[in-house]
Amino acid sequence: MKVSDDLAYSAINPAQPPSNLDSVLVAEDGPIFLRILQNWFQKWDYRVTAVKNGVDAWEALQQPTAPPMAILDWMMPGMDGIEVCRKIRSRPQAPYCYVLLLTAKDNIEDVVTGLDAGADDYLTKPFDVDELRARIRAGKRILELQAALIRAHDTLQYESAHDPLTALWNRGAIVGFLKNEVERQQRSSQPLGVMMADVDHFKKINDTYGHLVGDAVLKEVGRRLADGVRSYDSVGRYGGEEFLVIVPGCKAADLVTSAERLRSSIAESSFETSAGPLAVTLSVGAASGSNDGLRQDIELLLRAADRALYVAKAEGRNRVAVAPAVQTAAHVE
Ligand code: GH3
Ligand code: MG
Ligand code: MG
Ligand code: MG
Repeated sequence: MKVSDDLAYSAINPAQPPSNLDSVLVAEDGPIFLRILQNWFQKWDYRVTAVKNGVDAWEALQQPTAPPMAILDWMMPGMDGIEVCRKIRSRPQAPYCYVLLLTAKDNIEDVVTGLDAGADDYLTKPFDVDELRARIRAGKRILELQAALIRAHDTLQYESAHDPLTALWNRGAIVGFLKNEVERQQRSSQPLGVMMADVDHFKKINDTYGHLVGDAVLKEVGRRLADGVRSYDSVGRYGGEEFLVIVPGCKAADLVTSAERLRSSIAESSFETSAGPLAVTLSVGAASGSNDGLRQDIELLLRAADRALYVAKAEGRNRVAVAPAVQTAAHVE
């Protein structure tokens, strides 16, 4: 799986902030008509931002909490509704703003100009209040549909990058981050550390207490690892009971300290489970690569960390082993 840069290092929470679909911006330079529009929308339970000209409308629409719907008078001093509309559509990254133009113009060229500027709908003054209401409802349906699509997209993006059991990054995501970090480290002279951590005798926990207890132990290991790293480190579930930790900008000596801290965070206190308190330990293989003008390679780092993990297991488990510094392909046998 390819993990895009904008996803990197920040867990995307599929829970959306409260929707503001009930707020609307109304821009109209006629004070009496502005008042009337404001009253109508308030009666329809909208929170209204009322402005008297295009400049103020554009200013309000750039705020982070801007209403997702704008009712823009076409003719306004300073900046007209058409120009506000063009500005709104010139920001492809911004959340969609549904625009309804109010106009005294009703020849077909004007309508085409308004829609080409990016308006979703228009009403010709004078208009019937029921027609305005119906068109606003249609606009709101589109905004609701869009909000549902965004939520579905965010949920899929979250699920494609996270392990459902531990809520850590999944293997695809964490390896994607490692690739990004390796590329970044190649451009800088910062060292890069990785750790491969594996729960000791985990099969015995499953065999003795059952898979559900095993799952609970994995969740708690994930939680302690995530709590034990710095904010710019990343922790992912690499495989069954194996975790990969990426530690950017970490010198070899500091890497040992970090790995030791993670190891002891697991061993220092027992895990409360439905089968009672369990003693759990973790073995960690750590490897660091420094650029020094030499080649750094994701495969080499992972292989070195894996070998170090094997050494930690062979030397008795519940310990940290460090690989020799990874520098070039030629230096690793
Ligand atoms: P070692 O100390 O050498 O690492 O021994 P181990 O028993 O931890 O290693 P082994 O590879 O023999 O066993 C790992 C077990 O982890 C086997 C597999 O069934 C279990 N496992 C993998 N994924 C999950 C999971 O999501 N939930 C549970 N409960 N068990 C899992
Ligand atoms: Mg006007
Ligand atoms: Mg294990
Ligand atoms: Mg294992």
